[in-house]
Amino acid sequence: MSVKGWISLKIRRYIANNMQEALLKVKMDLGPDAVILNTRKMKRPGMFSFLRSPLIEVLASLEEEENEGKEIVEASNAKVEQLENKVHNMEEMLAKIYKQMSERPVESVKSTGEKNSSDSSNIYHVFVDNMRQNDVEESVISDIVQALRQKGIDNNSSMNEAFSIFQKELISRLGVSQGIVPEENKKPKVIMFLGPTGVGKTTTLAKLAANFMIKEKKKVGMITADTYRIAAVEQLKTYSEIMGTSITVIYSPKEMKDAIKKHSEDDLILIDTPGKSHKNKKHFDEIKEIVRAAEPDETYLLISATTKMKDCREIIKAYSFIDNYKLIFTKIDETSSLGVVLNVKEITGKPLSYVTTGQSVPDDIEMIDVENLSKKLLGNS
Ligand SMILES: Nc1nc2c(ncn2[C@@H]2O[C@H](COP(=O)(O)OP(=O)(O)OP(=O)(O)O)[C@@H](O)[C@H]2O)c(=O)[nH]1
Ligand SMILES: [Mg+2]
Repeated sequence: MSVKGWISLKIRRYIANNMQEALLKVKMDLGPDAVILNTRKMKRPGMFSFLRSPLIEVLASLEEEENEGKEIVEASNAKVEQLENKVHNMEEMLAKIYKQMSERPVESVKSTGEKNSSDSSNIYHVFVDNMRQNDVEESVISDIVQALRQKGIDNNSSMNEAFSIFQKELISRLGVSQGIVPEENKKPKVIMFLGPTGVGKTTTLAKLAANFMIKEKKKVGMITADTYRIAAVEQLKTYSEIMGTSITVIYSPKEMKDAIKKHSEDDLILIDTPGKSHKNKKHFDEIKEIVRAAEPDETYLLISATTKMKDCREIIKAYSFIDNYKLIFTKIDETSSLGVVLNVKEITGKPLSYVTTGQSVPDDIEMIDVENLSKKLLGNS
């Protein structure tokens, strides 16, 4: 039982490349009320560390009510549990693959070398099963199998060869990931984030803004067209205050062009859009108007990895008015099947870009690693 009103002190340690990055990490994690207790320089690990500037260690604290503290302890316990589950799943996956491999010996080489589906079906079986476990759609699986029967695997293939042929096929289908690339001769680059309500647009935008600022030292401006909820403007304003970026709030698509001009000195302008249901035509028309007004250089469509394929199809259809967009998959931490990434890629043919892996700003985002993803799709994690 926790007693409301009791104060507890949360103390955390942060390590960063420089003071600016360290303070940003503190504020992102503990919020603007965090108090810095101590800072010190730390030698970097490694042989030639003396050639590089030292790391900065910051000790920061936050006072909070007892029950909030409890929530944080609970949240970190949940994270540990999640990690333990992941490790457990990986161990199971390895054991299962090993078992499958030893139980299904590939048939000995036939003198004809003929491609015979029943001879090689045992090899297909393992990988098909694992793709199914990952909720890859049946139509996609049969497409892949057909392609491989024609050009790849036959009864001469060993399990290892079969795996690498399957993986090559998946990698080629997933394509090369493309993220945001600031360009010196194209300043500012206008980037817009679209997607269903609550998918993670604002959070993802903040993660990217912080990463470009910290890691690439870019000037990042933000525009929000989400004025339907006071909380939405506050959410982005808070991030922008912490990061020290400039933000412009627009109340109608007509203000978009001027807002973009205001940020002409920035390297990147990231535009947040309101969450509007694609099922409500009137509301969705407003999104179209915002896109038309901004004429972004790049558009990113966010889809939660937890979305049912039927809904994914509707979302993709609704956003088909945009010619070129790239795909971001959010909340990948909330699902154990990654098939949605391949399924949506197959339907849209659009480039993959980022996955988001949790709620933490700015850490929980990464470029989609197609090699790693293809391995996971062929395993059964
Ligand atoms: N687990 C998990 N939660 C996430 C992730 N990304 C965002 N969230 C959470 O999802 C919720 C909604 O995030 P927002 O960024 O506000 O989503 P949005 O698309 O801007 O929402 P609207 O503006 O209302 O359409 C928040 O609680 C986020 O912390 C993620 O990768 N994993
Ligand atoms: Mg939002």
